[in-house]
Amino acid sequence: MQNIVISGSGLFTPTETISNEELVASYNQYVDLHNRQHAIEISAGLHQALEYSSTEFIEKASGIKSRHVLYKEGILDPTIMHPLFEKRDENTPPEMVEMAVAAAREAMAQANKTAEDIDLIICAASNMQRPYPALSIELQQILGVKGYAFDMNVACSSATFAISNAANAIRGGTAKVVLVVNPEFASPQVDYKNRDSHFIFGDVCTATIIEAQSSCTSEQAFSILGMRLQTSFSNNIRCDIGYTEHCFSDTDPKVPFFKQQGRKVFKELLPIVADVIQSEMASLDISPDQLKRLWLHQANINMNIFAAKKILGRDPLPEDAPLVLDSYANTASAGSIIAFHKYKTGLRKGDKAVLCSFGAGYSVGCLILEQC
Ligand code: CO8
Repeated sequence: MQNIVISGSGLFTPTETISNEELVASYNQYVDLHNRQHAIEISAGLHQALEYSSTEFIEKASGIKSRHVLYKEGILDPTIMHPLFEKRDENTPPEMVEMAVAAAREAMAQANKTAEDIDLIICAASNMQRPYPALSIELQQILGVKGYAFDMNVACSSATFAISNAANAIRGGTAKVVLVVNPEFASPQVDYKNRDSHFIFGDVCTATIIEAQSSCTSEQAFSILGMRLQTSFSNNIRCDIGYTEHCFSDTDPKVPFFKQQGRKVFKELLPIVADVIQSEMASLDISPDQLKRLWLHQANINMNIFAAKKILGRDPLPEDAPLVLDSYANTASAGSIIAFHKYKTGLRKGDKAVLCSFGAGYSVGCLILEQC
């Protein structure tokens, strides 16, 4: 079987940031406004008063301290509480494509590849700004890539599932060099009026180049030794908006927000994650002490420490399972790729590592990698 490698990675980080302190101050202003507006109903027991959010809770429960966003304006205004930005016309690439161009260029430079070398682009993310034409095809045109492109969505596991699709396309002979991009423009889907989830997400884009080892000229590449993908249906992480929504005369109109039962997700998903990683390690006869790094999905610090401890069989050191959550927050499918991109140095030839995503679906995508 052909040996497939990840030969480059790229990252686009929006310049604007929102700290927990800023976010909580704005949320608490919103709470004051809301509770004042509904004071009479609240005192009559007819309306639930909202409670303050807290920076201490957010950092302790999630590990998040700050997040990057494409458009900060509007998010912190207690009378708006969503990003404010102009709808772009047909001749202007949408934000997701723009982010993907920047991340793609860095990944291509790292992999020593030009647009002429690439023959497949996969845009894999939790949301697409439009259903069609595929965002990946617009990116293809901007980069000047021939061949074909498609979009795909497996929520937080979009990147690992796309890398596995890329490897299969190369092995199957339908592509030679694949560009995978993960533009996660999450902030428009965040309900900044919801105390349980207003702190969770940030915007970012990652990119990777996948190719056969025989064509790789990159200074650093990782061979994909094994891939294991698993899904198991759950309603605990959902978004309920779809293209049929306008057809329903629903008295409780659906809103396009992310919602989850965080504690249930934590409890139900972790055993699946551990089982997927350990099963793939066993099938490749890799022992925990051979693993030099875990690039894990970035949703929750406690979840990552728990997963790393289970996989390694000991308390993980910070460098065993690097975290980017503190400054990026949860960036859906891009999280594990940011960790990979920022913390892939310091490994030696033959060192083994795990790249693993987990999230809505449920979905788990695990790649066992070896530094070439
Ligand atoms: N401030 C203060 N207190 C709060 C706040 C807040 N902001 N929020 C909740 N609390 C309170 C609650 O009311 C509760 O109070 P009480 O005990 O009195 O009832 C208490 O704090 C504890 O609440 P929780 O049980 O909800 O808190 P947890 O400790 O479980 O932490 C987390 C919440 C951080 C959400 C945690 O459960 C978690 O991270 N779970 C894992 C979730 C996860 O991994 N999800 C994956 C989602 S990502 C994904 O799949 C991508 C989907 C597509 C992305 C779309 C882009 C937008």
